[in-house]
Amino acid sequence: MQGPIFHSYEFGAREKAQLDRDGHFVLPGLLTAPTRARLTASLARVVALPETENHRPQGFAAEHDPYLASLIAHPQMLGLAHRVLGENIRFDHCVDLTREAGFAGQHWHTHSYADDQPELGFLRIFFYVNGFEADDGGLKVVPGSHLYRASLRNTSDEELHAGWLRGKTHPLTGEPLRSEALQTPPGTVILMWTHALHAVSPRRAESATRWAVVYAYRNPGAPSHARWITEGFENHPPAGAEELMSLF
Ligand SMILES: O=C(O)CCC(=O)C(=O)O
Ligand SMILES: [Fe+2]
Repeated sequence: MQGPIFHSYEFGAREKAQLDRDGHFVLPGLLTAPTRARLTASLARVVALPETENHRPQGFAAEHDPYLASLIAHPQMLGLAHRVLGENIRFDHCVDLTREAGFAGQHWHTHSYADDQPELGFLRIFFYVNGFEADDGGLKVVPGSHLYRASLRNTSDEELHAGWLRGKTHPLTGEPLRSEALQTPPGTVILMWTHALHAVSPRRAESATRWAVVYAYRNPGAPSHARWITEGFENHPPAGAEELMSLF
């Protein structure tokens, strides 16, 4: 029996509609204090593991830490993933997103999956263990951008505003698409459709480390390029995750 990782929260039809309209949904302070403490310890361990040329432990974070692995099929995690994706889901990946002071930031991008099959969803579940201020290692979003299921990579602010974003409107509301810098308290969980445009602002030199991790789930039915799990992990999944590991 695993203890709770989330405080109680509301995620019904209204919240799902908001996720579908905006492309992301913020659950402020959802992680319990003991969960935040355990995540911080696990992430600190994983980030200290040496990288080699062909292997980045941080990219397979759950494979290198039993606690992180145990959350893949945690009943509350699966409950949340099922509410968004429905019954038929697979685990895709778990990546360490720890950002240290001085982190340079990450340009605008999307993650593609089944780009021409909108009925196949791919959900990112971000855990921002100690939260973030806007413009300090913070997540930036363009609400509505996911509806284009576009593929963008490594695009600067200037390029985005002069290029892809220019003149684009929200397909449902007709409003001009705009970028937005989020701000979240510790323990915040953010749900995001993988086709949503997002970026990360630089972490200030005087700020503490931002502890964060992402768990990704999807409806099976298409190849997944971000499925960063090794064969060994796929063949020996954590308890409860047996049915979640296969590609299809
Ligand atoms: O570090 C972040 O907050 C976001 C990382 C990211 O772009 C991702 O995991 O898709
Ligand atoms: Fe991303």
